[in-house]
Amino acid sequence: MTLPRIHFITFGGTISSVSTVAGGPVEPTLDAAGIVAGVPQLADLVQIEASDFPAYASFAVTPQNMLDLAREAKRGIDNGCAGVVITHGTDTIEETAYLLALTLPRGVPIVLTGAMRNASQTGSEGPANLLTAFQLASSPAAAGLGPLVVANDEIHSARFVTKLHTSKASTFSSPSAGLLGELTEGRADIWWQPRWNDYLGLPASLDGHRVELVLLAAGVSDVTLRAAAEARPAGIVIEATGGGHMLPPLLPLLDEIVAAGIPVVIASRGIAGATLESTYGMVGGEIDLARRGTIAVGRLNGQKARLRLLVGTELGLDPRSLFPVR
Ligand code: DAS
Repeated sequence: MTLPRIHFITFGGTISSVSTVAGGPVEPTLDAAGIVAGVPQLADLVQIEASDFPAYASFAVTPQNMLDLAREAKRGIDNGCAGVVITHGTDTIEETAYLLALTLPRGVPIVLTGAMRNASQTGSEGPANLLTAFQLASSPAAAGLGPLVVANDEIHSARFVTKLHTSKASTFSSPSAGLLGELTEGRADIWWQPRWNDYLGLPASLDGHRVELVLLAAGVSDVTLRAAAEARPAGIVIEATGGGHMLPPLLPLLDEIVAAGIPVVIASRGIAGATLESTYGMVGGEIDLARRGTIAVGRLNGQKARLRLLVGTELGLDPRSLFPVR
């Protein structure tokens, strides 16, 4: 029997990290062969076509790096691979997964995974996550779902997955939507077919524009928002409170930013649910913000909204056509 060909891209993170001194700090130094060596069962499951990308810590990854990764994933798909597996740091894996959803049309499975416990640590879950990633990527059931994040036997969609915990292996959750499925005894059980599709297109570059992200908290000054606006970005995403509400003292500055032609997208700092549209009538409420010319994000967290606005801008799309995401 011919085993499915899977394009395997390593991109750093804890899953590829080891310490050189017992008990000392770790760095992402394992290449594809080093990571795969921890999972001998893969030899009977898939043919691996490996590609080692720079071994980033995922907090060092830029949108341009993510775009380079998307092109590499596309290369494997265009070469006829049955699926793609990407190892990635967990800190920003959700952003890369969403960038892939924005830039690659749905087709063969694209599966990202990582680990919270490094390869030198007792009980590292990296090998188990890698095995499930290859099982999922070689499963026809995972085709057409868009990029997936798998960890802890759980299958998440790129749009909804987020990292919740700083250290637990069970860090990932999809708070607004739940899991797409689970892996059991090597079998991928998929329960839902996403009705959404985030694909916009593959831009030539993501270096040309910047989109800033500003987090609100009770009583903060306008210093951060002003600094973001003064950088003349292509857009600003504000992680506002609750259903998408803003501190009244910041509204004069908001009006200036909108008048200057900078698109302002209102997301929520809450981890689940959609921004509201017609509930609160107070100054700074969602109705007031929409009247002032802001754009409500819908059901997408701030970091993913930023990527959506960035990719859309590079593709020349009207920001108002990108949101709300339902
Ligand atoms: N938090 C680490 C990880 O889980 C570091 C990183 O994101 O690269 O991979």
